[in-house]
Amino acid sequence: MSLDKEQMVTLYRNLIRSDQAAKMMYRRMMQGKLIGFYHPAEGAIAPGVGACSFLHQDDNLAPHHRGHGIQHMMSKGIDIKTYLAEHTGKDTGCCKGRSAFHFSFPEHKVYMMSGFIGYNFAPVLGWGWAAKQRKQGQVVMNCSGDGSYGQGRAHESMLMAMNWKLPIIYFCENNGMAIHSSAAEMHPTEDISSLAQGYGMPAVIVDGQDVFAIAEVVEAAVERARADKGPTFVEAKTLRFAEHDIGTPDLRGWEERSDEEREEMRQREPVTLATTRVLDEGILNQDEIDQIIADAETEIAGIEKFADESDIARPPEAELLADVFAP
Ligand SMILES: Cc1ncc(C[n+]2csc(CCOP(=O)(O)OP(=O)(O)O)c2C)c(N)n1
Repeated sequence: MSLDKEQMVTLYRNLIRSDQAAKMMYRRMMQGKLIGFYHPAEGAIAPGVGACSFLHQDDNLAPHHRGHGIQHMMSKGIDIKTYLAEHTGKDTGCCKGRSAFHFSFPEHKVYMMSGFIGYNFAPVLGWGWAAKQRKQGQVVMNCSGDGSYGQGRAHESMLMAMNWKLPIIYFCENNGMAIHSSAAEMHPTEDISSLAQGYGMPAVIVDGQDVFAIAEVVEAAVERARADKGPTFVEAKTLRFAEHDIGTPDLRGWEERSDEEREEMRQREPVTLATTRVLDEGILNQDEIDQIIADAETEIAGIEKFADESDIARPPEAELLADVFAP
């Protein structure tokens, strides 16, 4: 499916917004202003933007933990003020400042980001089943890394989704690594999407640094799912520029690479690639790009102001168990 000019501008805008949001999160983590962990998304924001920019509000989304899903959620149209407040331990956070990055946005059909890799594979089946029964063309965007496909539940999920022809997109953001282990050591085949063949599921591989290419293949998969034709596996081959999470020794990230590898990665940086394309094809001119960047800066400043001006969450003792469902 080819994209029209308006769609390309939307993708470019979401890429810039997400890039700035990812940089803001990194900066705040280094300043000691975030609670919990942070898994930087530098260089790897295109998959989330391409997968989520054209989702409908009533489509379910399981965001990937890379970048804590900020690129997925911003692209789906979620106002991330309360997301940052949550990461900052403030009482205006989407989960009252109690979750760090294990957040939910039920009104946007994002239900919890778990610390358990592969948690998503079971709930997406339920969401997919419900969507199929409703017959309103809803889809489920299931985003996760290559590492999560080592989980047994990934296979049970794909099997059931194919048997029941559920409207799920298995969107794998393959950066070739899971903390310090390379995908080559963890998987017998080079392409994670080859797993889909065992379940008769259509699969497509796309350049995960090219936001436009990703959106094109995702649109085809989403259209198939909305037409009740069943799930598709999309594998976006992406990169991990930095360490797994801030503070973890950088054994397989940026520091370990040769100068040549680093230069090659810089050239595959998604904003650089997208900017070259929109300028070359006359989709946007430099003034319009500068305006998109300025708008994103204003948006991010507003998000930070909201989090900074909110009160620290200090629930009274009597309320501590109020949101615990299995005490
Ligand atoms: C069940 C489980 N096992 C192990 C971990 C520790 N862990 C956290 S992130 C991660 C790697 C995930 O790799 P991948 O899914 O490829 O995503 P990436 O971080 O590379 O973007 C692991 C093993 C965990 N959180 N949950």
